[in-house]
Amino acid sequence: MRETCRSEIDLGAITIQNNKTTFSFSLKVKYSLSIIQSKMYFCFLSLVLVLSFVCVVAGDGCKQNWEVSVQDNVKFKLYSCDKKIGPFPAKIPGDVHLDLMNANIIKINPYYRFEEKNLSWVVQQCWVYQSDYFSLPGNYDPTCDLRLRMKGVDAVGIISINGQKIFQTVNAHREHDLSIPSSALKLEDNVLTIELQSALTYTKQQASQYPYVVPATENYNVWAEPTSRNFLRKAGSDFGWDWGPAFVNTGLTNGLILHQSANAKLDGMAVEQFLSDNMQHASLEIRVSLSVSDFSQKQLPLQVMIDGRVSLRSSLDLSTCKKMICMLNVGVVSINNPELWWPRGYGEQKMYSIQIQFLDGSYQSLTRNIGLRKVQLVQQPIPNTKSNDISFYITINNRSIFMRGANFIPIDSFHSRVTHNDRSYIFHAAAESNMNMLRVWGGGIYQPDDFYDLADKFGIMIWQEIMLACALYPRNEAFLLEVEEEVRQQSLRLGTHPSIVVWGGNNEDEVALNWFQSSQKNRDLYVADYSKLYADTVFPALMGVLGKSSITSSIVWVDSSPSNGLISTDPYVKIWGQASTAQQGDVHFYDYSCDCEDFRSFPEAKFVSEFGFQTMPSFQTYESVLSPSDYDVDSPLLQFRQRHEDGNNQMQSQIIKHFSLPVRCSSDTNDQRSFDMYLYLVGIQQSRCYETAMNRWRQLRGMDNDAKKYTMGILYWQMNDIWQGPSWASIEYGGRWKPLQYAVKRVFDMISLSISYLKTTDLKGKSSGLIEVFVVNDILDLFASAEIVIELKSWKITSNIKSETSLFFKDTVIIAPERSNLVTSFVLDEDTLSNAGCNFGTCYIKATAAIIELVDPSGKKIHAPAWEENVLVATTALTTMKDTELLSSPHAIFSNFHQVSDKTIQFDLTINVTSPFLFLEYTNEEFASKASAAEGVFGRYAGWFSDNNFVAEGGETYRIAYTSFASHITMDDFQKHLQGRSLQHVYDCNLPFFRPSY
Ligand code: BMA
Repeated sequence: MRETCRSEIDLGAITIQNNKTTFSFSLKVKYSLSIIQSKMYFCFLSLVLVLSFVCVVAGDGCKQNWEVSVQDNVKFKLYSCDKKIGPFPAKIPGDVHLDLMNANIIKINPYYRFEEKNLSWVVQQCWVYQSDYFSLPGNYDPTCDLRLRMKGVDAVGIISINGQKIFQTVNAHREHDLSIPSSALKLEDNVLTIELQSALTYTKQQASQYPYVVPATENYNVWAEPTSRNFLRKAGSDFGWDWGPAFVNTGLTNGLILHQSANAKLDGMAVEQFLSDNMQHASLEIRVSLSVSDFSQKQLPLQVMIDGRVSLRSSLDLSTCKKMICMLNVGVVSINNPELWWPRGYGEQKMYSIQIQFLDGSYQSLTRNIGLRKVQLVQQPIPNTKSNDISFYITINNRSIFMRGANFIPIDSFHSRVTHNDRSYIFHAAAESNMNMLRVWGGGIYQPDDFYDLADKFGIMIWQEIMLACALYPRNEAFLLEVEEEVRQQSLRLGTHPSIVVWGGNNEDEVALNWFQSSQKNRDLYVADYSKLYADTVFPALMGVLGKSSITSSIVWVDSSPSNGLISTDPYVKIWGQASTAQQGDVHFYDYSCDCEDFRSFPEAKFVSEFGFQTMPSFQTYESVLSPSDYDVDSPLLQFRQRHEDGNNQMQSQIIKHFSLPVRCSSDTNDQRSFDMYLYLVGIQQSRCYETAMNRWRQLRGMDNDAKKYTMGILYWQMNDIWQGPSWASIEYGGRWKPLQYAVKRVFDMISLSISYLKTTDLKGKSSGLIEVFVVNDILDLFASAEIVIELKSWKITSNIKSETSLFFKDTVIIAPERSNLVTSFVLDEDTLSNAGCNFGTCYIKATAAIIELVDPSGKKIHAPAWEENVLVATTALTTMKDTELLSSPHAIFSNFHQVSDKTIQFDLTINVTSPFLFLEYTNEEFASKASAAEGVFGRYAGWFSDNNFVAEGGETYRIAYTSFASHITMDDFQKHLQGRSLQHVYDCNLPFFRPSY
């Protein structure tokens, strides 16, 4: 049953260039192709012709350059290897779980209740992606090397064509460009299959065959443990983590490209940049990476265009290529008076476009957008420190920048359903929270290109890790070669992004040497392994692309986080010893038994690249994956969801230090109200822990303009959540901001006001409190003048507080730039308090800083609309909240609703009595993720309030706006779904939520 598929396609204008002439013409192609109707053959040729790049001026033999996306032109189906499940349609890019959801074989949201465990059968299977029959394109030339580029195979895949095995993949973090032997091919009726084996079976097999134990952390309550995840190059967190589930998913996570090249193919560009000391001159050393198939052609003439203008003519000498993948020097381009790329808040994010064009017309051009900036790490002795401390701070364009940000983990367990919109949400939220850095943590995935484009655009710096985390790793040749190729590819892909200022070798693998019995007993063995992997493999592979001098001029390299740095890179010598110390290097700080509201609990670190405390999602977010029978912190589901051993107790132990636990509102097990209040309280507690720590570290920013920079960075653990469960995240799965995210926004402001408070009780039982008020100014060169008022306020506005004795400070203060400024300090004792009509439980301290103007060092006023008339507020209770006396039964009046734009609504809120930790929520359920196989993780109405989680003072009116990130919000819907609560709600079951009268 053959039928002919005929068509005529207008290919439009095609431009062909060679080194002498450029000409254009319009081409119509007629073709005919036989197809077998019964098998629904695809008219493959037509699409190949549309998409291919047809133009060759090469030598003898192979004369064709073209490439075509396979998945766009050929359908794939998916079935289990034993053929018991499927076949059903497969989506590429995608993964097996998502296809099973689409085929309605997985019927329930995998994040719902215990589904994660119920779905373990998916991982025990092996799966086959099989293409429909396809013909080779008409311009297929058997004298050329036909190749299949697989941009993402996760992870253990056997690739076969027409039943002939051509390759086995074992690395989800790289692409594979496979040569297809002509013996495996037919002109038509070809079938491509990719058999994906269970990652768990593979890792266990590898671990058992390895000559000695190579341990990795095993996460609590994770059904898949022990996973031996360190034996496979795949996202560590796919195997479960202490904040996320184990789906150990598999799939074709990126496109498949069939291509043929007459000669060389440009794979990437590396640009090593050097800026002169005075920043007036930039020189760019440009190199390209080529896949070469014909070494006989010697010279390849080219030109380099910068922002569309020819800046260099040169030629590549292919005869110097010894391997198929070859890195060649293009030449040096100079830019005088360059416009610089600056981090957010410090200047513009100027990007230059660099394009390489081949002048003989044989090759496609390649463009990269780069930004010019100098990056240096300063590790030098800090004078007059007790322990001979060493600084750790980063300068960008010769200016030391305080890094304010968070750690970023994969947005979803099913990486393929994450969209550009989701990644964009992360950057908008980071910018809105005054961050300037995100750390792409080494236990997840390298992000797609658009993530780094967003970072460049937003001026958010990236600390990019190689995907190695919390484990020791094998050192057999095959494994090391995989890592080497992965680092080469990823640094070639990402190296030109100006936002990536730090490259890190791994997360916590150096400290992990102390974690396991085997490595404690035989440290030498594992240190040798560590050196082999990082000193001899990762570092040289990275430098091979970025250029050896880059670590002194355009990136910072840390081989592990935390670590103490290097003595030298040539030879490569680390500063071994305690890797996470306050005296030098970066620090990861976790102490769940400390009092997290006491600033003395936090080390005087030079750079905090991780720290944190767990919390839980809000009721609205959690509800979507629970059944009412789970509404109890001790319920089996809540216990199951906790992946950090003892995590629930640790959260509760912080709460009971500072708060009374919520009252029970019903004797039922599913006491929704008190469960909801518990989730709120644990969120508030988390935000208070972080606020204490982060304010402390910002206050520790050097007071001098000399080498003493002290703490110069805070990246808290962790920004986002992978599912709805207990974690350290500040943004929930689905996009809701937890109370913490609003605290982050305040603490990370370029000018930030904070109160440090320390209450002590003497031997006679007399208490006193030391108050210190700081304003930290991160703005370069600009002094802020601010009117600062510090006063005692009563929690009970009706009580008799004496104004003449309650005002401690009122003055206009000049806030110096790039430092922490101590405004004033004083002691509050019982007598002072009682003079004012207060005691520790009835009053609190409130500080306000009304910014008047910003001035430069010569005293000239600088127009800065974002700061003018900005009033910063900070408060501190004088005892724990459980010993604080509040007025009961607050009620709120919402007024003046105003639709500012289609995505922003503004309103006023007045509360009758002082209410701590006012928390507003927009409860539209479309806010939560749809959690289906459909694309997108952040809900339609995900967004943020302009201010939230603060002490709302009785009688004050607050103007607040809600901004939805993606969708239009209507006034009607917003008013219907707006609700608020405060601490009083936790202890009063009958107190209604604050709601607009609607
Ligand atoms: C650090 C991180 C993560 C972990 C977090 C919280 O160890 O690197 O591995 O999730 O702490 O425990």
